[in-house]
Amino acid sequence: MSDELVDAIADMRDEEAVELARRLLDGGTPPAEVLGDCRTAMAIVGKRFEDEEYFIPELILAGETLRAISEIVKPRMTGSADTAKNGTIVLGTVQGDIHDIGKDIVSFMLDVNGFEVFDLGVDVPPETFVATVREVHPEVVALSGFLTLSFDAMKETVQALEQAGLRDDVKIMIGGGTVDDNVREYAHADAYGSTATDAVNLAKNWTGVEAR
Ligand code: B12
Repeated sequence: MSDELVDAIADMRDEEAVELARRLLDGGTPPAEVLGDCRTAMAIVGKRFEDEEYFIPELILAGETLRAISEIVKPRMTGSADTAKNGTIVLGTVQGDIHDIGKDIVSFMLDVNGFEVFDLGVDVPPETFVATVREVHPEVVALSGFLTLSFDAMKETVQALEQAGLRDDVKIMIGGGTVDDNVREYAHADAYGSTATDAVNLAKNWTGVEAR
């Protein structure tokens, strides 16, 4: 772990943070480790926000810093993509939630691992998930959410798929923020994951591609 990078992000030294991340990557630090540092820093930012030491502008700046770093990290992440697509995945941040940095990393990782990803963006209503599943027949639906409120939206999305008669046609994974097995149970999803790598491994298992 690089304390320097964690501190630079958490202390809002945005330009320095991006430069440090670039230097670490150029020096051979694995991309996943750099993302791990970002996650540690974001937990600190989140705590400072809870403690009212930081406010919305800091959340926004931290979000922008992270996005800038993930743009440098992405091209250095390699996957096992082959030309044939491994399967189709419909992904989105659930209704009421606009956090998309984690979702975008999941989208990218699924893509480089050979999945066709229909990324519906943020604040996606259940009906949009239902319509897209009807249209593209994915094997997997992936729901992202960072707010406690999103747990209800995840549940409603799963229910909407059930009501549309599509639930048995797809596997549903959820993730983001504090999502855990209790949330999975609450939302009636098939699995949850804490990282983009979990998302890739779940998708591989469900589509019969050997998980690494
Ligand atoms: C940046 C940020 C923002 C930015 C988001 C920018 C953006 N474009 O995404 C902005 C400023 C917009 C924002 C707004 C708000 N935020 Co905010 N935000 C954050 C912060 C600091 C970081 C989130 C983040 O991007 N993390 C980085 C990524 C990379 O995280 P990650 O978890 O490692 O991602 C991995 C996994 O989640 C997983 N994953 C993600 N999706 C999926 C899906 C599947 C299927 C799987 C398997 C895995 C998976 O893979 C990712 C990659 O490995 C968090 C604090 C925190 N600790 O997370 C608060 C936090 C999430 N926000 C919070 C709050 C309260 C808000 C606001 C309500 C604030 C307000 N009063 O307006 C609004 C809500 C707006 C809305 N309607 O959504 C709270 C949520 C509290 C709660 N329990 O509900 C947090 C926890 C801060 C806090 N501690 O209070 N926020």
